[in-house]
Amino acid sequence: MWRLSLLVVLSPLVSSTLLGWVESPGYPKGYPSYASLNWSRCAPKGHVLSIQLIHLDLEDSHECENDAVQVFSNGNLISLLCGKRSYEELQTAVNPQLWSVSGGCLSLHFHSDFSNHHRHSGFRGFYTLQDYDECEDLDVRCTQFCHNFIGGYYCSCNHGYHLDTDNHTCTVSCAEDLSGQTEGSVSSPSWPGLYPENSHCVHSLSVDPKLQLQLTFSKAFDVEQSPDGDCLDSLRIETHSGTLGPFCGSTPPASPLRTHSHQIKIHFETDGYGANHGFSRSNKVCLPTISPLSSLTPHKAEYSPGEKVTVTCDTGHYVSMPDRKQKIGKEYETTCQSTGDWKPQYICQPPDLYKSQITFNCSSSYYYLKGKDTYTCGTDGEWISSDNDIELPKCIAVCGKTQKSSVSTGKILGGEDAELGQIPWYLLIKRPRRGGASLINDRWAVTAAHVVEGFENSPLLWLGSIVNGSSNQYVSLQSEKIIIHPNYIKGLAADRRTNFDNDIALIRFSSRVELGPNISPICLSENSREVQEGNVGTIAGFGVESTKKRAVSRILQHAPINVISEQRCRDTPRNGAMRYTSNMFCAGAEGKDSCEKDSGGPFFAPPLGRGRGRISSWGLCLGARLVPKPSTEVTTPK
Ligand SMILES: *[C@@H]1O[C@H](CO)[C@@H](O)[C@H](O)[C@H]1NC(C)=O
Ligand SMILES: *[C@@H]1O[C@H](CO)[C@@H](O)[C@H](O)[C@H]1NC(C)=O
Ligand SMILES: *[C@@H]1O[C@H](CO)[C@@H](O)[C@H](O)[C@H]1NC(C)=O
Ligand SMILES: *[C@@H]1O[C@H](CO)[C@@H](O)[C@H](O)[C@H]1NC(C)=O
Ligand SMILES: [Ca+2]
Ligand SMILES: [Ca+2]
Ligand SMILES: [Ca+2]
Repeated sequence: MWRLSLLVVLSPLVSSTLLGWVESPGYPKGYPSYASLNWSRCAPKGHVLSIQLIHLDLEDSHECENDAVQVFSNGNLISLLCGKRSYEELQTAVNPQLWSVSGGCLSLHFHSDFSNHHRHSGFRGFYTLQDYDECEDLDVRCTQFCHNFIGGYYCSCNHGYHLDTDNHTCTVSCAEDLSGQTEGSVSSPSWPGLYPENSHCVHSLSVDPKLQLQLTFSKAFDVEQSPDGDCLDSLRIETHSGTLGPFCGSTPPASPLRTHSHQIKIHFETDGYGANHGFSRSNKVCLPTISPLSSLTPHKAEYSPGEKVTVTCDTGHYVSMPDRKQKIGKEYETTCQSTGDWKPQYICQPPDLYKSQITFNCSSSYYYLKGKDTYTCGTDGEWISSDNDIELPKCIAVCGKTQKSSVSTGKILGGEDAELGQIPWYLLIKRPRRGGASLINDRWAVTAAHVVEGFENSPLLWLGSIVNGSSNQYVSLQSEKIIIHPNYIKGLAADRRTNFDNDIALIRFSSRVELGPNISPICLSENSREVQEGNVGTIAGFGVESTKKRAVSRILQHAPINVISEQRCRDTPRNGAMRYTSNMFCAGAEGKDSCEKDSGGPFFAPPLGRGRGRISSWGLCLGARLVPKPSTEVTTPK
């Protein structure tokens, strides 16, 4: 019957070898009193010995004091048996313990005392020798692969690793001597991927002994650290005077790290666990100039190798591969390389605008759009108007626009006070000579040449939006350049000048005037019909108030005056000395005139409201007055 059982026991232990049997004296008839048996065997190296009991029937006693089987492994008691056990009980509870250690010895000691109440058959078992499967042993640690064979085992490693000197640990050696190179790249193995376990890396760096090495680490830093802050893997820097570190965690050593040494060794050691990215010495930084017309997240002044940013193209632009015309969305991610370059690097391009339309409009009601307002994108990427014009429209200052349009109709002699906004183009100059000028667009004004003669290249202060000459509430305009008519004869004494031919000058301001209700340009005449005899215009200025004695007016005055014929003008006695030329026209009225210190101010028609203007050149109080004719072309240089 036991033979059958034996087969069941042996079948899974293919590599075991049955060496022999051990049984109690007198088995199976019964063991005598005072019986004793000492049995001992040792396993060769890499093997284990086991005893498989198939029968046990001894006298039972408390703690097996009377009769007993004791089994020892290398002298240590591993089993104490007495009483009767069934075969199944032996298989499941007893035999699994009766093993030697690898290469160790098993001994069995049986003894009986002086008596037995009943006959007991004793015990029987066999012992076998089999290979010890070290790969199943938790104490044997091959870090990667374990291979068992009869009598031993060996460890092996993945590609790229090799067995360390302990024959169990798979390790990566990364040693590099970068002496004399300050730019050499130093990083954990496989950077920026995961570094291998059990790495022992040593990078040697050295520079000229007069220098010290200074290390900058990438912001991306990931060296395994325990929750307590201990370095499980570590980066250490060995200098001639000591060791810096260990460094670990997710924050790189404060960079730049001054080593105070010209010769260092960077040690990187890792344990057998974890998945971390490691470190990299950064030689270069990447700048936030990746793709024009984009923004970066996060935005920084500089980035370390390994850092990633998201590039988002500006509104209306799309990521475009440089070689292909394919658009790949609004944003992309790129990584700072150790070379200081970004990879990948794309450009942001505007979308295909073909056939799209734009509409122009001027931002303020003081301008009007000159040209078409709608343009369409053509095949060449040019904007084309419905008239096939490619020149884009311009915003032109609206001229002759006044807020207050009350017209001087009274029969008063002399001038009337102007209200703010009534003559918004009027500009006053107080120094070096008092006079007037007229704004003709948002950058230029026109005045009489003799007002500004000698100060063409001086920055002069012109006051706009002013009707009260004593008030300090005005808009300042500073002239940048003054261009006097080239045919104006300069240098004549002002008080004795009789030749006012071409007495006109253009003023360019240093910046554009912000147009508004109280400051906006006058329109220039396009024909001479407005200066035909009998037409009424308006003159304005701070000159002498005609009604009073010769005193300068504090308030801007305006008065309607008539254009008079050239002949009547010449006949006016006081004008005798003046040279009247074809560039001029003559206007005046009894008691109303543009007077001294009014020079440069406008004559405009119709009297007030939307009006075209001429420039007052000079005039005589209570007399006729000459101003340039429209044939004197006023054009603004570009
Ligand atoms: C077995 O060993 C024990 C003690 O080690 C000894 O007392 C006994 O006499 C031995 N028996 C035999 C049969 O050698
Ligand atoms: C590792 O194996 C080699 C050759 O098999 C042996 O010479 C060496 O002693 C072993 N080292 C250890 C630490 O077991
Ligand atoms: C253009 O601008 C003017 C003044 O700013 C405004 O009154 C007008 O409605 C605008 N037109 C369009 C088409 O936007
Ligand atoms: C002109 O301005 C001055 C100074 O601000 C002020 O004293 C004077 O009353 C003003 N004149 C008029 C007519 O508003
Ligand atoms: Ca007994
Ligand atoms: Ca083995
Ligand atoms: Ca680790």
